[in-house]
Amino acid sequence: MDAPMPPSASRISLNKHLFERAPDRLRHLILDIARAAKYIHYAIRTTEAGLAGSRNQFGEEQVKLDVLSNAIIEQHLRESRLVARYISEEQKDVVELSPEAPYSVVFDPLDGSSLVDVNFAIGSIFGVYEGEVIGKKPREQVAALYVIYGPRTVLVCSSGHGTHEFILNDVGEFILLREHLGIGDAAKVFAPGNLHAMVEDAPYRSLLEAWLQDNMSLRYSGCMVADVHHILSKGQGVFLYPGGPTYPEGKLRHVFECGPFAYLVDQAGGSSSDGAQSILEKEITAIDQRTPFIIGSKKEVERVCSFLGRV
Ligand code: P6P
Repeated sequence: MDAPMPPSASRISLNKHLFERAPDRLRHLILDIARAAKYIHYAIRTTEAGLAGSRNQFGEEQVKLDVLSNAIIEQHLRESRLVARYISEEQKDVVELSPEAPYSVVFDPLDGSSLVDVNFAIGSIFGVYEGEVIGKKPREQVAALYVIYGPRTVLVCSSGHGTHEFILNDVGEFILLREHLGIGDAAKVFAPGNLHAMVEDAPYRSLLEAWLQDNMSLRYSGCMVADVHHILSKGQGVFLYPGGPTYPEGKLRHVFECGPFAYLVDQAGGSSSDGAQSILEKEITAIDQRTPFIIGSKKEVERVCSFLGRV
């Protein structure tokens, strides 16, 4: 009788999964980003959730974990020696690292961090470009990934060959959980951001009425990583954050929130839009650029655009 295989022997590591799906230097960068996420996973469980006493470029109060997560990521990008520059939600300028390095990284170090004190799932979002970022479009990313820190810590990644899910195991390795996440064209779930916009936006109210008429279910946590992960994980749904009185262009940032998710969801068979054009085709003009954002099941994204137009 053959000796029983230890569970670890049958696992497929993030590293092994990337062998055939990314050039070595991109694979190593993704592994360095994943290593930073492990330290953020640990920090969330061990750092008090209080305010840092500072604000980011958008005037948003930073919690201690925002600042710490940003520092952890910067250290890993710098040590990788593969990153020429990065753009972070927590810093107002492009940060230059290794001048001759091949990649730029854009990231939101801890999206939804204000929810850490209520123990909701929050996440880190990353996009990778070759060369400069400003002037490019999210379709030109060579990879995108996010990490969701919830009851389980899960990393979802694409380097252009589908979107795949990995779980952080008990020995601190990301191992394959599900390959080729897929999003169906029809949605049964909706995540309606910026509900205040409905006060003045009759088409948004009509859309809500249509969702309720269609007996769809609302799923909204206040953290985009968790809400879009719900769509990728369940294989259907729509998330939106339209513009409104407070945020005419929407609250979400194009380069490090919407662009990476547009890439990941496109690779899973879904779509995204600002109401008028695909997020993938929307040029990045500034690091603080905001955009209205609709993402998820293709037919539902089309219906939202038909109701709201350029949101
Ligand atoms: P609101 C978190 O602060 C965030 O940037 C996204 O993760 C989330 O979708 C949105 O803001 C929530 O905004 O207006 O519902 O609090």
